[in-house]
Amino acid sequence: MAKTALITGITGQDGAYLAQFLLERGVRVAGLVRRTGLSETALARLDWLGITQDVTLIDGDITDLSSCVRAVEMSGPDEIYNLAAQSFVGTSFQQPLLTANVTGVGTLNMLEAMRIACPSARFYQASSSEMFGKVQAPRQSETTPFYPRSPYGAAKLYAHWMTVNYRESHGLHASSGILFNHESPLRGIEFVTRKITDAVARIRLGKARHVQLGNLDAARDWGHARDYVRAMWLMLQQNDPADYVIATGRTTTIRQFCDMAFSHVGLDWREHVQVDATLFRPAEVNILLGNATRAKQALGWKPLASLEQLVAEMVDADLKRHGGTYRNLAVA
Ligand code: NAP
Ligand code: G4F
Repeated sequence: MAKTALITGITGQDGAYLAQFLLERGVRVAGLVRRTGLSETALARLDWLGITQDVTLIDGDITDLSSCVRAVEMSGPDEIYNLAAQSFVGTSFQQPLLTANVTGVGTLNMLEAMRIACPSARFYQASSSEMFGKVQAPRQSETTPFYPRSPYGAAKLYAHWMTVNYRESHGLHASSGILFNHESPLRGIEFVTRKITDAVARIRLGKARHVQLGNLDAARDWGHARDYVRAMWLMLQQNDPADYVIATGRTTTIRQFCDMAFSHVGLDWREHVQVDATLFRPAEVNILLGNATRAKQALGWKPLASLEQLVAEMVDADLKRHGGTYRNLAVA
């Protein structure tokens, strides 16, 4: 019997890649999709991957318990992947209550929906390295204390502990993946990596001259989203639920990322990047560096894409989006 998975946040970066990954393994995929006034672009990522017709879309909003129960009842899932969130840290400072409702309480709605309508399903919670915030250890693992630095981080921490609580108090098979930053050509344009690769493409093609960025000294442990959705699935194939850090174990500053992305098309980033102080955050997460030893040992997971491959794929995809190509003879 083919399994069925329900994905909240199926229209996002991870939701789209996860849906594709599951379909390739013969899993039936249903996704919760909220109504928007931009219905023609809402499915852009699923369209990009060519899988829109292969998934069942159920309308609903994660802040609405009725929507969550209905989605679980309609899909009858073996696996629930809770990826829906207001996921942009910057916005969470301006919309803290919305972020708490969607990213925090929304997770509780999905846990309740599963407990009420399908308690034998397995649950994945999209937790975040943003929960480590002001880091309490040089390399962060499952045992590192949390110290969130944004309303988003605090909302994710609430969702994380509710997932642990439902596992311990209701006996649900609920696992939490503490994922470090992961990127791809499907990354939202507001996130720094995609903002940079999109700018690199436009500058290379003569459509722009500069890009404004905030804190160039911040450092992130960046992996490829395709590798990270594989880890989500692996967690739900285990007999026992648990929490896992997913990371590459390499950290890179925004400045270094700029250098890599601009160099890929033969440009010097220093001629095109301008620092805009208004883009600095009220409280910054200065550095993240993950220790994914547990995932490596228990799940047999490791990242396959290097940061260099990720940067090249993102820049090339943005060049294509903007109607051009560029061959870097230095690396050809
Ligand atoms: P994303 O691209 O921003 O996708 C978020 C998804 O949530 C979208 O499908 C969005 O729908 C949906 N959503 C937002 N509000 C909703 C609501 N009220 N009801 C139903 N759906 C709603 O995020 P992502 O990068 O794929 O990340 C997936 C999850 O992993 C998120 O929970 C994120 O916080 C977490 N995470 C991400 C990273 C990372 O580096 N990418 C790292 C750690 C954790 P619309 O398309 O309608 O906006
Ligand atoms: O790309 P970012 O916006 O990602 P951030 O804040 O690390 O959050 C992402 O990763 C989390 C996992 O740790 C996820 F949970 C979360 O959902 C999201 O996917 O910013 C990265 C860094 C920050 O330090 C920021 O201050 O880049 C710095 N930055 C510098 N200039 C900028 C910019 N960030 C953005 N978005 N835009 C800038 O112009």
